[in-house]
Amino acid sequence: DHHDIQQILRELGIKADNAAFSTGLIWGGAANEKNRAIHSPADGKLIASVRFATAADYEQVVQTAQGAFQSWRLVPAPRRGDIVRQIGNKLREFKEPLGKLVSYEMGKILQEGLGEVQEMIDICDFAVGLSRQLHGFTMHSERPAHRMYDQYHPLGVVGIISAFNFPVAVWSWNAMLAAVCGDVCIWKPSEKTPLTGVAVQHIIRDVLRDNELPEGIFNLIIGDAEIGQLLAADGRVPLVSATGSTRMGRKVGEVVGARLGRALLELGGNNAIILTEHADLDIAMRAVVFGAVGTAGQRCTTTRRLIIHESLFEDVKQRLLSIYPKLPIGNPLTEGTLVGPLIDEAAVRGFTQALEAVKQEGGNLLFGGQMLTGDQYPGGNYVQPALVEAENHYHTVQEETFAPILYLIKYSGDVDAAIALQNGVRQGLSSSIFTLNMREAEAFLAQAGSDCGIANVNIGTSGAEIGGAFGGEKETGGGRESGSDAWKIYMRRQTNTINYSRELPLAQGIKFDI
Ligand code: UN1
Repeated sequence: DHHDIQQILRELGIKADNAAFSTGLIWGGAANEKNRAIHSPADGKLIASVRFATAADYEQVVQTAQGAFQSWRLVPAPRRGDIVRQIGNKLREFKEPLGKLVSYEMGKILQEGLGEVQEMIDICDFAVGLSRQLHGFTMHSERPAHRMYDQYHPLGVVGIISAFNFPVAVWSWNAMLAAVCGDVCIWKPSEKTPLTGVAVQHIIRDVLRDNELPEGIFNLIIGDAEIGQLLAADGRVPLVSATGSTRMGRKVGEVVGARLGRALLELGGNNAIILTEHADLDIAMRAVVFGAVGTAGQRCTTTRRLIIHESLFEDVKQRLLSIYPKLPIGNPLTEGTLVGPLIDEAAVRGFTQALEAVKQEGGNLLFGGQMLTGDQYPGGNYVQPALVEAENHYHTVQEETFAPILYLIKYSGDVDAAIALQNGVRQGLSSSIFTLNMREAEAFLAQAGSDCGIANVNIGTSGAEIGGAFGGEKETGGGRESGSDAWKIYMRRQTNTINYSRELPLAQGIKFDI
């Protein structure tokens, strides 16, 4: 039975029973009033309970992390990469049960749960290669017999606050880069999805033990917003990486900024796909539907707006109206399901309220929007993805509602009009254009084109590969994680000038004779 979550937890090496899920001190505290029961959004059943850490537990975790940093930073980077390689191999071994746990605890379909574990494996591979490529530049000094270069050193303790929608992958982007960079991390997973975090911590602990390394290199602390605030305010944590809502990120960013720490923020998106007159609609529809209803609309990269040239509007609308009613909605672990449940009741409320609000503003609900009830939809978190004809300036369209609502927005005129609509929101994460016209594609990618951190051509807004830098502008927070040179924020940079002459010439030709 694929619902036998206890079996999955056992496969992952976690001892648990339904009544109490006792974790070690490092990821949970002593029993206290904040213990939390974790229910699956798929069927509403209790999976386990976790203990929430207190401020005293937090203090102990920080000290453990600081202790581990003293030795970890001295381990040669390629050797650190070797530990990450071993973690990647373990994740390959546990891909199936871990993918199932992601799916069952978070509600995304099994294919996406497995994809999430694959994303972790991919970033491990990337980080292993990176461990031999933490390059700085060398420069030519203006002074004779001088040499200059810059180098990157480990930064210290990195705080990672992750969201429920990617309960493990986004953490791994941060943690694996941090690890090869010589940092140690303290991970606070979403209080909605702590169990995948516990599972991953078990896997990592085994690797560290096998290598006689301290577990404090990778710390897990389960708790609520209070723990996030402690991390944000803590001067011993030079970098705090936070993924989640703009509201949360603003709070974290302000607190980290006030102490002049580094904040790496990956916040809300309001991503659009532009369909121009020159779009290949056959490939575009797959991207649109995956982007809009994949992960039940709960990715930060979810396609929320479809900006359609007026000449295609009816055609696109009809295509969507024939696809949406056939979308298989149901248990995320059942093969063939494409749309699972929302994370919780509050998310369902947010979905329903946004639809009410957009109708008030003049939006036209074309399809969906209802909560699904009945035996195949236990737990109360299933909804019918919605299609709404709307205008870009509507208040509701300007907001990120973390649910499967796709706004169909008509444009007339040339591609610049579409780009203006696409950029006409406060968020700036992901964007895409479908066109076979080179001028339109290049205009979209040029400096006056998309203002987002991610801009794609003939590819949807979601489902980025780990090799690129991931993040966005404006209220998305400006941070870049994952591939490209995103690793640099996890290190402290040092410029070195070395004089091997017998003189002491000053820069800028300054004369200073003593
Ligand atoms: C997120 O939703 O926070 O590009 C991350 C994507 C995934 C990551 C999403 N690779 O959709």
